[in-house]
Amino acid sequence: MSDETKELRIEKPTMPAGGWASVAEVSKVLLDQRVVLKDSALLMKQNKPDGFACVSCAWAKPANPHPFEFCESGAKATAWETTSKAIGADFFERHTVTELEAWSDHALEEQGRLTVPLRWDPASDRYREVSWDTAFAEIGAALRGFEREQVVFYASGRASLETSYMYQLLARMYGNNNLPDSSNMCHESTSVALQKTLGVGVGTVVLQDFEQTDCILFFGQNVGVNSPRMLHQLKDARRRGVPIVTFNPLRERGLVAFTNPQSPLEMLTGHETTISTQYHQVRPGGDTAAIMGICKALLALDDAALAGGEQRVLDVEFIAEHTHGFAQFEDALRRCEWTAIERESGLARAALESAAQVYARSSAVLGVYGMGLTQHENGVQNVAMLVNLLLMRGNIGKPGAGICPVRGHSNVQGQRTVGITEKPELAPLDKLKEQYGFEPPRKTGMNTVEACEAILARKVQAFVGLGGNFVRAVPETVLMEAAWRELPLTVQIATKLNRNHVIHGRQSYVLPCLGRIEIDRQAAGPQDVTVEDSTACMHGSRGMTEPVASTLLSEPAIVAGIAKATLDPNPKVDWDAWVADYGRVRDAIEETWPDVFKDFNARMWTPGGFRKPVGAAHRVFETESGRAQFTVPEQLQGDPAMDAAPPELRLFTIRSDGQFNTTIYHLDDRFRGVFGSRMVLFMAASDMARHGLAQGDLVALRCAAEDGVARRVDGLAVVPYDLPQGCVAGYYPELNPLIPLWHHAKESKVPAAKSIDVLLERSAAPMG
Ligand SMILES: Nc1nc2c(c(=O)[nH]1)N[C@H]1C(S)=C(S)[C@@H](COP(=O)(O)OP(=O)(O)OC[C@H]3O[C@@H](n4cnc5c(=O)[nH]c(N)nc54)[C@H](O)[C@@H]3O)O[C@H]1N2
Ligand SMILES: Nc1nc2c(c(=O)[nH]1)N[C@H]1C(S)=C(S)[C@@H](COP(=O)(O)OP(=O)(O)OC[C@H]3O[C@@H](n4cnc5c(=O)[nH]c(N)nc54)[C@H](O)[C@@H]3O)O[C@H]1N2
Ligand SMILES: [Mo]
Repeated sequence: MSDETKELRIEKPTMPAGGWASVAEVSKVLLDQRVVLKDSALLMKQNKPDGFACVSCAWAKPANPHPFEFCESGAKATAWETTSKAIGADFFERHTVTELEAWSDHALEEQGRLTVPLRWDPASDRYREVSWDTAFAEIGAALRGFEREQVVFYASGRASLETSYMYQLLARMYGNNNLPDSSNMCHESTSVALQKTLGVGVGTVVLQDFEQTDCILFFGQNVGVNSPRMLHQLKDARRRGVPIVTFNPLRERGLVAFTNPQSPLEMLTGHETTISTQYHQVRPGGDTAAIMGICKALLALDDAALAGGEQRVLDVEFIAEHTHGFAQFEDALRRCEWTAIERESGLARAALESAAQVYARSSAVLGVYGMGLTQHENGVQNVAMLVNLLLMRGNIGKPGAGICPVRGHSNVQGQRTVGITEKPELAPLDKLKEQYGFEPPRKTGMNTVEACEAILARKVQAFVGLGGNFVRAVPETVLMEAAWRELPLTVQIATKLNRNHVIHGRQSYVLPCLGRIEIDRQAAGPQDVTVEDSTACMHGSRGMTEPVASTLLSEPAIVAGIAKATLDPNPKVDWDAWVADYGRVRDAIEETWPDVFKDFNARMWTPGGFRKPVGAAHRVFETESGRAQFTVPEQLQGDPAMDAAPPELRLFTIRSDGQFNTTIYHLDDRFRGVFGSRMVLFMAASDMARHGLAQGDLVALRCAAEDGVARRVDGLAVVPYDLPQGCVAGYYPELNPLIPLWHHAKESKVPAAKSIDVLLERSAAPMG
């Protein structure tokens, strides 16, 4: 595949994150970057209580929104979905699938929206239009012939609660719990760690906590690009003098400073708010060690307070009343050596002590984090360590305090809430049995890594994808693509053409669906849907634009179409009635989870959303001990299977401001000053000197793991960057061929995309 590059330009990043002052400003930025917004007035409806939920990130949507409750990333996502560019059957007549395989991710999606159902024709190697009825009938016939446990139902985190509920029911009535989702590559480390330590798989924080906090600890999340609306909360907190202590190996623009988008004056005068008051460039994978250091320093402060007869630094009452396992944790802290902490975290003791001092002075503290914690071998432990730190001073379950995982896809958390999970113990199987009169499968299904393993072992017969770009998002690209071509059946429900459509199974369908921003007309009239945000609040979302083509079906209609063609009729499931009126799907959801979704149809338009019960937010801990759990890390190393011993470098993969996951809007990364190419390698100046490299030199990376699999990416241009020595960074998904499938988080199996040991080699490929 050609990884698209224009002429690479490297410039000093000048734009402060958040530099958008108006709809016009955003439209201009989008235009500069060749993303065209058809209807800019649409942005005024984005994330508003009576509008539509943005299809970009899952950040909370306030009850009293800002006039512009959107950001540049969200505007790009809206423009990308509502584009008038579209491709029909004639496009596929002009291009064989083999030809399309050579196109870049950007080029494939840039063609515009898919408009007609497609079936791959082996004789001509082309996707050809097929009627919806034929597509459903053929898919149903094939699925009926397969081993029930050899079919995978993947979900990317964008589909609504209504669609997701129908989809999990389809999988379970078909006969398996093979419901991996994008969360398996993302915040599954969160779900596992928080369930174990706090008794709930989601964060404990709501927007109001940002108004009441007096300290924010910020780990491994690139807010300026991936959840920019949160900059509002961070900026307001900074104005109140709240310290923000950041841990990130790379100096991210949006974490350094912010310009208020609501204030044209600030924009003009370039007045910036400093976001991070301390910025610790932790070694990738070094967060467990760093947090151990802070906890150890905190313990020392508490020892001193005790000796001096001063107020304790630890919240001893909270620890005694609400937690379990502190004695063992304290013991581990006392035994842990500073030399080991400094080595593994890459941070000086003094730096960690200064973070501890800020923390100790604050009475309500938030712990915010993203993929920098979860995508490591010890991703679960990283999250559990942050819980330890918060518990030490009672920072769970009180106003202004708590843990805040920043979720990825706009409904990824919600999909889990309505039953998309491979873990049968997390799904209300008995309730489903009672409600629909069938015997739900009890065997644990496959998560993403296990689905990949089964595909590599040729033990999967069909893969159905509700959105996403699975083969591009997962690790081990070379082996996965080869195995993918041997899948007997692949079905992709999608809005835009992507790599997973051109790398396809022996029988392959691409089914185009409406996007969330489009008006969804069904028998009972235009339909609304619901999503859950990062703070566990449910929101209604109303389609606003005319569909790009009249041939599209909605996601619920497609799921129902497959279900009806595949499953034996069941008088208790009226798929057609659900498609006619999504309110009836919400009634069904409410019947399955009466506590979470009480009065669902009435409450879905509550400004700010209605929240699902989160016990830990009120200090009710549904853990084994009935208390919040301190945990002792098994080791300080973030990634024991990879040691990054020189000459190896530790690579972590990141997103640019020109992408949403595998969707590449443009090749520029404004905030990091890189233009025209994504085939770059960010490197510390000292490492460049050590390797005799100058800016723009081409290198290749090879994965250092010696397991008989060749993993290599060529043609990366070196870009000097403010990074700790010994580590390098580059873009996802271009660097996914370097990640071994077995390199994933223990317990959660999230691929360890933030810690890959690599060797630098001369590049074979000249830059195109
Ligand atoms: N515009 C836009 N928005 C998005 C997305 C997108 O692609 N584009 N993707 C969505 C999705 S699905 C998700 S999951 C989120 C992802 O949002 P983030 O969680 O921000 O994910 P990343 O960009 O992968 O990188 C996270 C940050 O972790 C840092 N980091 C890397 N390794 C370490 C480490 O070991 N420790 C620490 N402390 N930091 C580290 C990196 O430098 C980077 O700043 O964003 C969502 N929102
Ligand atoms: N190396 C590395 N790998 C990673 C990561 C990383 O940080 N580093 N991050 C991981 C993470 S956090 C995630 S979440 C995964 C993402 O993995 P996925 O969720 O599988 O991938 P996306 O790129 O979000 O999917 C994009 C496609 O979704 C389709 N789509 C868009 N909107 C809709 C819609 O409304 N309905 C339907 N049906 N389809 C739609 C479009 O066809 C588009 O091409 O990647 C993971 N992979
Ligand atoms: Mo994600």
